[in-house]
Amino acid sequence: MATYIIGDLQGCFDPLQQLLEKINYQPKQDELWFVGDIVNRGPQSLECLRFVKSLGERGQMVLGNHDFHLLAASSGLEKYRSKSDTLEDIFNAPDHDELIDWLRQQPLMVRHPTQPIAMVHAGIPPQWTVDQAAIHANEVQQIMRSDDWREFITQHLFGSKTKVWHDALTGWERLRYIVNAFARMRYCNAQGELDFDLKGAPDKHTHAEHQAWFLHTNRRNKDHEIFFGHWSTLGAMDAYQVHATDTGCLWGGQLTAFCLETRVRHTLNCEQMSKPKKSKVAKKSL
Ligand SMILES: [Mn+2]
Repeated sequence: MATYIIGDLQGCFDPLQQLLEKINYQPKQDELWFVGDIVNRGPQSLECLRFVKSLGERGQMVLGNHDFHLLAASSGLEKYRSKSDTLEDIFNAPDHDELIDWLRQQPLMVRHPTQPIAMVHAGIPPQWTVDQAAIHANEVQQIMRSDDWREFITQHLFGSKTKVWHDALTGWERLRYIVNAFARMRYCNAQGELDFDLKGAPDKHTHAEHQAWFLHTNRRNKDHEIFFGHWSTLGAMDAYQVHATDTGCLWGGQLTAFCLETRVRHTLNCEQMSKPKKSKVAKKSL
């Protein structure tokens, strides 16, 4: 039995199938864990979504910013649609409602049952232990599993307003910070104040207050290995007790499957499915 942690798919279904063939994936024995952003920008988002759902107990995923974007766009509100989206197949699918209903119930963090290992989409802010992170992830999961989920997604989630964490933060603001941290963060300060303007690789910001989240020396979640995606310009990185798995399949880089048992990074070279954007994303896009 093997457990593979797979980097951001973003609708790249054929490369996923090729990678699974390459690693001799055994569907009845192996587990696949996805770091999120399983949809959007690539050509086969519907196939990716159906595949991950079909894994049942042999699959795990965490929600990424593009997955949240799909959940918002599925409401039909025009402001949540973006020109660079490739989500039409999902909107038109006969199993659309079932897929969305399943997706919204996925967690923000997955922990290994016996080892100090956690998986998130973007990161865990430095001020939280993994136990605290689990509590906060669960707060969002509760709302996403309730009847209020669409109100949260379409009226309260998007935007960069809530950048600072306080334990006393309440209501939608609290939930918005939690999603922003797990699904969107790259840089923050030591107290977890998020900075959404910085996007490049961290070596350019060595002395700044806002560091890559995993570089803060007092980070309280260093006792776990944390797997994450979201940051394709980092590339493959195994350092600082974290493992970066978004190796830019969508952009003509690689798709990564990190085997937890053997510690081997398996990769597939990918054809470019989407051109890097020069222009801005939609206003309401995460
Ligand atoms: Mn992402």
